[in-house]
Amino acid sequence: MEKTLDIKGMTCNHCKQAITTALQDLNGVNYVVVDLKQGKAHVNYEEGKVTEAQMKEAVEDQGYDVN
Ligand SMILES: [Cu+2]
Repeated sequence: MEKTLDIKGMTCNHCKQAITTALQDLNGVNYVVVDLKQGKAHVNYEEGKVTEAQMKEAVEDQGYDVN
């Protein structure tokens, strides 16, 4: 499964790295591609193992807003 999150507040590569790591650390997430310019995170994950709410929370825990 593939999901794109709209993330607000990313400004630099540190933000990009923090979000990538936070999402990749979730059980069930296969890989993450963060687009800093577009403010998006593309998440490839296994359905049933991880929810969108968990992804949102992981990003919010880093201090960013998710739409
Ligand atoms: Cu930053």
